[in-house]
Amino acid sequence: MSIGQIISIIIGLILIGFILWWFFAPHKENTGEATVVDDEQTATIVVNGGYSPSTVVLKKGVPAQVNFDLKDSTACLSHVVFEQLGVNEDLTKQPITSVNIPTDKAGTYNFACGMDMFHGKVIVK
Ligand SMILES: [Cu+2]
Repeated sequence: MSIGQIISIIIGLILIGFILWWFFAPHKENTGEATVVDDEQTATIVVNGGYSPSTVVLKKGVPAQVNFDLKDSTACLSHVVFEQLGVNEDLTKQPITSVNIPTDKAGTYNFACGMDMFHGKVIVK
């Protein structure tokens, strides 16, 4: 085997390892809380290569809005989908997109990018 072939194999293995890590490694979850002002709560999620925080905790019984602040220009994250709520918002239309979350009962609402690649959740408790 020539040195060139050995180098190609090593580079190939590094790439495969990186791809596996990117898709399957447990990325750390960060949790955010809502700010309550005048009996309304809002939480902001920054959308930039994923969701930060990816989990937001809301208080039950207080009207809630989750604001998505889009800082990413990839098509992947341009939409946010709350399947359980029938919400599919285009985040590119305005700098910050607000989604109303029902808080009348405790529960978890999952959201994802338009291609179901990045995930997050809103927990009402
Ligand atoms: Cu996507």
